[in-house]
Amino acid sequence: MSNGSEAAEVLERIGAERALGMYTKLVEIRRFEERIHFLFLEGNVPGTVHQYIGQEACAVGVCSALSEGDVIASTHRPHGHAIARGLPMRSIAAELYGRATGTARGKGGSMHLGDLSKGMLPAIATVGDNIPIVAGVALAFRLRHEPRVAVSFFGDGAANEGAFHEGLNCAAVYNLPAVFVCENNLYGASTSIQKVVKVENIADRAASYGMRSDIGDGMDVFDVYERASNAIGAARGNGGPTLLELKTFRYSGHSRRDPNNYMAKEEKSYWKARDPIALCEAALSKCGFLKPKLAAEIQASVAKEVDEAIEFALQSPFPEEQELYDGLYTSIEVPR
Ligand SMILES: Cc1ncc(C[n+]2csc(CCOP(=O)(O)OP(=O)(O)O)c2C)c(N)n1
Ligand SMILES: [Mg+2]
Repeated sequence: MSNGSEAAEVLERIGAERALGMYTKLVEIRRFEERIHFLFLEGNVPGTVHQYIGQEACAVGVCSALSEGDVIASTHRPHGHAIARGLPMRSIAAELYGRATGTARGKGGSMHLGDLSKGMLPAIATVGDNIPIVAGVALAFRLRHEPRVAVSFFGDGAANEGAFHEGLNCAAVYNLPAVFVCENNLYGASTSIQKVVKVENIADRAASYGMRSDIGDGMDVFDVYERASNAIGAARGNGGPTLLELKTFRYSGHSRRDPNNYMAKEEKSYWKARDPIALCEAALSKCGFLKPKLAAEIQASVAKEVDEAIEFALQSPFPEEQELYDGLYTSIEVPR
């Protein structure tokens, strides 16, 4: 948000309840990810995890602007999107632990979180590959005359994949109700964006598809919310898709196995000084929506929710051996 009076106006429009809900979601993602960090180091979470700390405002700002029937698709870094979209934290934790109570009955793990009943496709970890799928979902909404919007979340690295070009071009040509959210955290694994992208903004690429674009502050949840609301509103109103680039930063390594020694100290401290939770707290306090007592209550209730989610996961059974192949093949007879 560029200046104080504009920020106050935006918060007035959003209202206390929704704004505090967004703050709570930011805290939920942060506390969940912090716990997962330690649990992973204890060796109990199978595979690896790609953590979302630092990028919380992107998922929360966009998902807060969605309606119930809308659908999102995520990537190898889906914990924040899943929490922001309203998947129960306990089912997310159980999935990370490979338990039968998880979102994919424990057979997907961290990189395949999703629940269609909550409007989230199972996350797709192949970089860029949810982009054309989201175009397809949006096409289905269009063909069925349903006023629903499909949202793709992806990283800066995905914008160099062929799937990005195909998906955006298709969505633009058919004027589909989709929003393509590029979370530009400046790195694809250990590769700096400066080494692999010549244009200043990934959003600039929208021009080559004849698509609307916008650039938001991915550390400011209210800025993201405003811009996402515009893009989602346009998509729902038959105004076509938008490429929304959010400038953001991940605090941790690419995955939990990455020591993250390729980012300069100054770069990390620059972004941490614009921490999304601190920015949100400051804005909410300034306009009187958040007092220290309420902040402490929210923090305590989130800490309890995280504890309960982890406990639920640990108490849950592993899937039965005979379920191993369930869900791999359709039981529908396909005519040949
Ligand atoms: C097609 C493909 N190539 C490589 C990988 C391995 N890989 C997983 S995540 C990643 C980096 C992705 O960077 P970005 O799109 O910027 O997302 P971020 O990790 O920053 O959220 C790579 C190379 C993959 N999963 N899929
Ligand atoms: Mg990236």
